[in-house]
Amino acid sequence: MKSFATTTHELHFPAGELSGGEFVRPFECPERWQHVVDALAAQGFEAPVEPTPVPDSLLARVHSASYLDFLSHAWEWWTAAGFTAPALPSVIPARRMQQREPAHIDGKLGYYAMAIETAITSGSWHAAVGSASCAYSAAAHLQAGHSSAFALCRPPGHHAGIDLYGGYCFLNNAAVAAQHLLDSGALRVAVLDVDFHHGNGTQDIFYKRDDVLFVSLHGDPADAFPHFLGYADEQGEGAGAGFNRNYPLPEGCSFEKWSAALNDGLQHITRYAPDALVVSLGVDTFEHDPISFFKLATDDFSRYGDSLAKLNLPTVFVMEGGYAVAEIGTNTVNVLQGFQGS
Ligand code: 5XA
Ligand code: ZN
Repeated sequence: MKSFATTTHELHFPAGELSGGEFVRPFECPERWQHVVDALAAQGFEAPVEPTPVPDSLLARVHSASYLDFLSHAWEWWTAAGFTAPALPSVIPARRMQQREPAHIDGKLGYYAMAIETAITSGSWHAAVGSASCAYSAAAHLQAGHSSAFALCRPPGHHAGIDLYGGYCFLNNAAVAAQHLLDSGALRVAVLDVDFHHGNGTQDIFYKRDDVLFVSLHGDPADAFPHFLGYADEQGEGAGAGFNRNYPLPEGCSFEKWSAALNDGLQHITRYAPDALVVSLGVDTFEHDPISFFKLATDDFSRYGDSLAKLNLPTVFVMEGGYAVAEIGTNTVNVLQGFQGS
């Protein structure tokens, strides 16, 4: 399986993240990327290659023009306003407030944020574009006739909505891959999100569409980030009605319980008969992940990789979360290995 990765990810690494009321070193850190590269080599995968830059026109198919304008200029506007620290919002448009984009960057940050832990720095936009380029190149690799590819995306993407950033995400890499597959001939694409957190951004982007089926297994939003989306009764809207399926799962969820939900999701995907599959591959379902609460063990990642292969679909894996840094590489590559070995 070919992998796509770029060192531009290093351009995004804010000094802190707001977590538990404190500024802490971000869980989403650059070493995550290196551990996955090292594990790919250790398990005999070929070295990742540099991606082709994602076309602006493709980004504009999944995000709004005003959001892309904001994201690409946020740091410039923030520093022009006299700020020097990483950019964080201070006010958000809560209930009964205007949903109107302010002129000042302080207001714009709150307007476009879906969570406030994620700081924007001088390199965030370039790192996000590099990450989306990996997803684009992996999808293009499939269109060239290959059966699978892995996009080692950093920063991750699945919380980024049509016009929302947060949860460490800026551009929705999985949506970029799915949209590129559709634009180059696929009639239907399934996105399976196995990250511990609900992929609210991916759901947002495809919620009213029937050409993408979104299936997500995640911590129950009553108890887990992103808290405000990811319930089972969110099933799509308009043309998209029936094409969104959420599996909120409880604290302490075992692999047995998790894989029962996975199998149900896989049957749903089979009935949809997509031309390709995009897997939002977060390994924060791991039992020792510091910010999650499922109980998957290292070997379980190989086991479910094997289950994914049984769909027998051209498949793009897109890296999302996973914060047990020492194990992120093995757990991620175990999924790919399990998939390939099947
Ligand atoms: O998949 N999403 C994540 O891993 C990010 C969670 C951010 C929590 N503040
Ligand atoms: Zn996650």
